[in-house]
Amino acid sequence: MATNGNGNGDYTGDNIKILEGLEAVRLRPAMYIGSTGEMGLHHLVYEVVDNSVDEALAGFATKIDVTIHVDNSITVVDDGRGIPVDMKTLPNGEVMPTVQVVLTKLHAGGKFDSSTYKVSGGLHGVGVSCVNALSQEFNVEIWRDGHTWEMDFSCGDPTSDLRKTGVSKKRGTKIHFLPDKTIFATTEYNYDTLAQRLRELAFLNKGLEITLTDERNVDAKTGDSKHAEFRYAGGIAEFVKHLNRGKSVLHDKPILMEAQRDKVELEIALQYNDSYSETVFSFANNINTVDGGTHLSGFRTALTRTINAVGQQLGLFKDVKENLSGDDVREGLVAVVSVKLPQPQFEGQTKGKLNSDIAGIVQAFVNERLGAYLEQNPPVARKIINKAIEAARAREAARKARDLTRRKGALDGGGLPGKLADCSERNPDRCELYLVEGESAGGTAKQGRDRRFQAILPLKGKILNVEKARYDKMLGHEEIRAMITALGTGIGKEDFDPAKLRYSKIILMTDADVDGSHIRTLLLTFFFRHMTELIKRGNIYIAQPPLFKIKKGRSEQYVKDERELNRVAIKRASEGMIVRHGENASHIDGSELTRFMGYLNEYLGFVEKVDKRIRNEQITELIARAELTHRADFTSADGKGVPPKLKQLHDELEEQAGEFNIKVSKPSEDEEHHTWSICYTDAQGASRCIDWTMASSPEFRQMMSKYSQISQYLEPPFLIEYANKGAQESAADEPEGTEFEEGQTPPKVKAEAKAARRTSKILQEPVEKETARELFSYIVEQGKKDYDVQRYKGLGEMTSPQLWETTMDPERRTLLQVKLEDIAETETIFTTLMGEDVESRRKFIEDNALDVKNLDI
Ligand code: 0RA
Repeated sequence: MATNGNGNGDYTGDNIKILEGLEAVRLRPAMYIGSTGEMGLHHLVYEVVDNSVDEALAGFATKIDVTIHVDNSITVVDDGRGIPVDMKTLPNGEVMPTVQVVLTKLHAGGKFDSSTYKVSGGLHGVGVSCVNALSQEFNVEIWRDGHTWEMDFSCGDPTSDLRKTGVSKKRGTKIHFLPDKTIFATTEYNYDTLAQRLRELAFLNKGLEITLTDERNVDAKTGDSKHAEFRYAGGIAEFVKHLNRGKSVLHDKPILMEAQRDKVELEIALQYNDSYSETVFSFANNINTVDGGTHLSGFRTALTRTINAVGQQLGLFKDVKENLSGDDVREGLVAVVSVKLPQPQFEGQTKGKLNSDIAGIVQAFVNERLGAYLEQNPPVARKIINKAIEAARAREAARKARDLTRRKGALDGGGLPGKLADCSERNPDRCELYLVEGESAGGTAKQGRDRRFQAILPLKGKILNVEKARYDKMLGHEEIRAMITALGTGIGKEDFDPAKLRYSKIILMTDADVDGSHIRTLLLTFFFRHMTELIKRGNIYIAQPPLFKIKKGRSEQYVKDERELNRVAIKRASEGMIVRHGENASHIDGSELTRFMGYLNEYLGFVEKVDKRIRNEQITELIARAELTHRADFTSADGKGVPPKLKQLHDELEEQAGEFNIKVSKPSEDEEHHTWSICYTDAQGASRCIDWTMASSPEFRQMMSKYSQISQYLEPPFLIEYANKGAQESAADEPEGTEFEEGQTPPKVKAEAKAARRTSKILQEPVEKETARELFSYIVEQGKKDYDVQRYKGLGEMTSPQLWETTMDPERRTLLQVKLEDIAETETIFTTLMGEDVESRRKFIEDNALDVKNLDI
């Protein structure tokens, strides 16, 4: 913050003022929300939700609804008190509504409710005004004291006054915002990321109901948006159960300890399973303290102490020499430690470590409660302690095994594995290692690679599932040993050193089938459990081989995904084609036609989305043509009755009511916002309304914005014809992009094939289409005609140049970087996928139609 605006070293009052404003947030967004990448984007939602959680913790709100709209804008609604709308005088004498202060002044929130301490607060706890500053559009609606209030902002600045727009018996706040595209590197929200955090908040705040709706994802059959509800009467005990899903647990119920001591609320839940890993999450004021802190160390100390003490008492240590270590008592432990305290102190680069002096409080609390629990439940105590004893013995055996392998030099760089085709470059920053499924694809990759910086390690068959194996067994597995040696990092608590990594990119390259995704998961499990740091540092990637192959005759082209496939088809079909439209038969061709098709594709996509509400595409089109884009189109000028555009639409609907099989009611005005709407009952008996809520929805606005780009072309009918011979001398028939010839095709044969394709087009008669949708489908169909579209299967199908050009060439490939955004969910994914419970694994794979996207963790 110590930057000053004028650059000459003077620190004037003006500078300070500038830095306090929201401009500072727009100037250095990362300083306020951590990043302008995916994390920062999601942080905006958390920031708003945290304010609603505060209302819940203060005892006023019970429910929070979060919606992702089709334009990736977000709405958060709560049933709290509603942000105050009374007038406030600022220290500088300025007078404005409190809501404007809350939404435009940094850190304003806290000043207004100092009586209760805020327990929620994002990573940076910056307040909802930062969200406003970083949003292209920001709208707030408040229900309070019998009225509805609204106010709008853009980039932090008010674009309207606070207005009382109607009457309402509700209470609460609705915030809608569209993140600023000029600030965020990506503006697409990830449903799972939001769902995980909201679920976590519901666990951490027992009884609070949080819902998430994704309007981008609508069920074609039911018309319902993807939706989830999180509410846990059992709080963090249910969190622990959730983390233990699919594992075999040592005792049925999580052990739950709750109390308030010295103004600190303490909640700890724990439950052991029979695995070998430890899963402990700690939170302070709902913030995930990823680097632990005083609360976690207090818990750990007490856990080790208590288990040793109870073990002694029960006489379980007869043939154990030393005390059990912390590692021993945490094998198979799943625990959640959550504390809530006034003014928590955080430290560390990412503020992920709690620094407040509460280790003693937590330690005393756990000693007392866990001790009492284990004394009262000796069978549970025995199971837990025996498991820790077994862990101590295994650890000793593993140490011996590692010493042995270490002495043999099997795991350090001494001798690289024979199967590794290493690169010649030695600087790790420039080196990549491909882990390739199967010896044969490995061979292809070896031939196709750039040997200067790309190394290849083929992996034979399925690698060992490290989730089910202890350390010593893992080190005995040949493929895993080869991998560790090639990576150069060593392995194990004492030996693993990420600085010794020999390649900055480790790229998993497996087939796009079930086996391939299984192998990828096995590899990710290995990295997640034993080299987590490499995932955290962003060293692990997933290669993306193409999904389709299009073939015509001897030429073939690989295409990345469905979208590109359509794009290629449109481009190909529209070259040499002329479309005439409307009564004057105005014509479109060439690049104008290609562009029109692109827009039409998007427009039709939005029509479909809007039609999820209307459920009759003809009516949807009628509404689009009414061009109801402003709130004014729904409001009457001083009691002059139904607004004109709406009146006209109403009359048109009445006229065609018989044809559409609908019953239209009279236009009516609603109290809550003083806007007019038209409602009708459709053929299925459902009541539908055309109102400002619908017209201001993102999908409607997107549809209208596309509509305005192409409205001049939308007059039916459409006549499709082909240009004269000259125009067809283009290379329209050749797949663009990467082209491959099988073997040696003599040039003459190629020329003949080309000529044959030309004639087949010339023979076509003009075709007439009635609607824009039919026109579009026809053109896509034409583009795919005569081409064989195949779903690409294995890496082995490609030749080495093909593999290079589509998947390995840094200039052309796309890699997915593996991220660890949410360790809790990753934890369950791996447990589900790799654990013992076959049934839940099967279900998980079915539910998620396991593809690369889902593994982009
Ligand atoms: C300032 C003061 C009060 C509540 C709020 C802000 C508030 C903010 C948000 C943001 C989302 N939902 C919200 N709900 C409330 C206290 C209100 C009072 O004293 O009546």
